[in-house]
Amino acid sequence: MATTNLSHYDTESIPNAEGMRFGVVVSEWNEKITAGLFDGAHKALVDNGVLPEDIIRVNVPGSFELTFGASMLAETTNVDAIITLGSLIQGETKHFDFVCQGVSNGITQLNTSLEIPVIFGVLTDNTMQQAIDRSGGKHGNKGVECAIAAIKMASINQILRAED
Ligand code: DLZ
Repeated sequence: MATTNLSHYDTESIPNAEGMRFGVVVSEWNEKITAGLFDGAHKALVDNGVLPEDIIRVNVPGSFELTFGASMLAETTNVDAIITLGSLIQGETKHFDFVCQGVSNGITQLNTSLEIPVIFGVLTDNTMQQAIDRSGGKHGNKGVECAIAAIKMASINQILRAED
């Protein structure tokens, strides 16, 4: 099955992100993978007009803690959107399933309770190679995809609230 390149985006369809501020919560588990995701997200934000000083990074121990990290960032900073970045790799036990479910439910709940969008940038792979391929490897970088989603969602949020 063909995998979409996660870094591909149509530059003309991206709203102007100048003046926007973004929070990025990064899990320390599988640190090389999440570093690649962060680099991809950071570059895509800057390439689209976001100032480096308007990108606020917070590290958390693992993907399960991304929800709390995002919640704290929303409460304590004035950002337009939050990107969560993690890498879960299937092990021998069910822990993977519980953490996947916990963080996806957590981020979904934040999206229904906060006034800013929270983007789900958690890789859920069977192998380390799959994670490498999606964090700056042959299938692109999910961090880039998340940055573009964050800009689009922040823009939609601003437009709808301005009309309110
Ligand atoms: C415990 C754990 C395991 C086994 N695997 C991963 C993983 O592949 N990726 C990840 O981001 N975090 C993992 N964790 C840590 C949990 O996310 C969490 O930090 C701990 O369960 C403590 O709440």
